[in-house]
Amino acid sequence: MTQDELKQLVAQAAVAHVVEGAWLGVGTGSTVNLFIDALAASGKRIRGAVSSSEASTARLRGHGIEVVDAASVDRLPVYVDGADEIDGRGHMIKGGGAALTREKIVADLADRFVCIADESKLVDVLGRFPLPVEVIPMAAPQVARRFAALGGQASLRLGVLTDNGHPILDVRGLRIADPLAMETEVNQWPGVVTVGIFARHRAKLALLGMPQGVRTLD
Ligand code: ABF
Repeated sequence: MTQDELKQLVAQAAVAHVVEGAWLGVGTGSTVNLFIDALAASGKRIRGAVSSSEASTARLRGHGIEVVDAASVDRLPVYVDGADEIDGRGHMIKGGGAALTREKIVADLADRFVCIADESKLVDVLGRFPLPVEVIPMAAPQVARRFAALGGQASLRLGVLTDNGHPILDVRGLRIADPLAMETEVNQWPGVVTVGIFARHRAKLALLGMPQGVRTLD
C-alpha cells in the first residue's frame, strides 16, 4: 500500500472515535485532511470543530462543518491530529506543518488525543525528524546556541511564518531519549513560543496505518 493509502486507512478509522454531537478538536496536515473528508462523508454529526490552523479551518468550512475559536469551548472530548514522529508511548514530534502552537493549544483542551499516522512515523526514539521550534525572532540565535550545546543543529525554516506570525527553527541531530524532560527544559528558554515535542500532551490513542491494517497503540 502507498503512504497515501495508509493515511486514508487511519483517517477512516478515526471517524469511529469522534463523539456524536460534541465539539471536536481538529489538527493539521495531509492525514488530517483525509480525516476531515472522511468525517464529512460519514454523515456523523458533530456540534462543530475547534481547528489548529487556517488550512484545516478552510477545509472544515468547505464541508459545511462549523468552526469556532478555541476560546469558545471549555473542554473537547477528542482531538484528532497527525504527527511527524511518534514513539511507542505516544510521545510525538509535531510541527512539520508549522501548526505546532495552535495544535498544542487545542490538544490542551482535549480529554483524548487520537493520533493518526502512517507506519513511517513510528520510531523507537524521537529525533530523526528535525525538531520544529516556534520562536520570537530576536531569540533565534540564542535558542540555536542552546540546542548546539545539546548536540543539535538549528536552522531557520526559510519562507515560513506560522499562523501566529513567528518563524520556526528546525533542529537536526537530536536523540530525544526523554521527551518530557526535553520539552520541559526547552519550554523555559526565553523566546521559545512552542517546542514541537508533544510529551505532556502525548497521544492517548494512536492509529497507525500498516499494510496489514490499522495498528492501535494505547
Ligand atoms: C501535523 O501533522 C503536524 O504537527 C505534523 O507536521 C503533521 C504531519 O503531517 P502529515 O499528516 O501530512 O504527515 O499535526
